[in-house]
Amino acid sequence: MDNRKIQIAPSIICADWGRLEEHLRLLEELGVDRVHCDVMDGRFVPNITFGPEIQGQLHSMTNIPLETHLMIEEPDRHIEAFIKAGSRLISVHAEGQKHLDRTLRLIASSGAIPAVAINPATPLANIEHVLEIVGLVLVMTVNPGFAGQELVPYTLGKIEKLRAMITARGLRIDIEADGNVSFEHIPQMIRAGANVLVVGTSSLYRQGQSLADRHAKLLRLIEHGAEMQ
Ligand code: S6P
Ligand code: MG
Repeated sequence: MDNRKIQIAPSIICADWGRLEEHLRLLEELGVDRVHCDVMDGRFVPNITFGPEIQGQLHSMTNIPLETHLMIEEPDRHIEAFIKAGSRLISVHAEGQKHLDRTLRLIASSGAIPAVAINPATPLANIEHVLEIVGLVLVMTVNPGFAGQELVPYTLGKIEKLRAMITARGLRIDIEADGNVSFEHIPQMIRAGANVLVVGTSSLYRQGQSLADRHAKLLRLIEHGAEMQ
């Protein structure tokens, strides 16, 4: 893999929303790279989270760059609103609409970085033609819709194949692992070629110790992870 910085993207749906502002300040102090916003519509996935108004409120509370993972049907209808609400990067699912190329170009022309997300069972062939126009591929390492799920193990091999495909084509694209990015799985995910880690209930928001201690553990794993295990 190329020597891209490993980035930490806390999944904000896993935070305590009763103390969100304080929490975002702490994430800022810790220096996390991005905040991962999971948008679910109850149709593309069974769960429902929030829309652009709430994301805009998050944006007004922090300077950390926001990225939006859209797990919704007809994402084109909402892209502009999420960009106005502070999204620097938008991921849309390869399975989510009929015209993936058009949707990705719409994200770019509206001023955000276009990214494509793929579910565990979706073959990499479904995104090979759009690699030239994305800045990031989000590989779902669980089935989308909920935090706190088990890893789908074959997705690690998918990350590895995708990294090889990107390198062979001379592209510079981030690979984001999303789902059960646990302390146990992080070294394997990094070795496979992921360089953006969505951290939720299995690591940063896991019970026990303080958030700062769990974050320090993440940094240690990132620094030495590839050599560990
Ligand atoms: C799932 C969503 C994810 C989760 C994240 C939670 O549909 O896209 O971003 O929020 O996976 O992390 P964890 O560690 O609870 O799996
Ligand atoms: Mg997500």
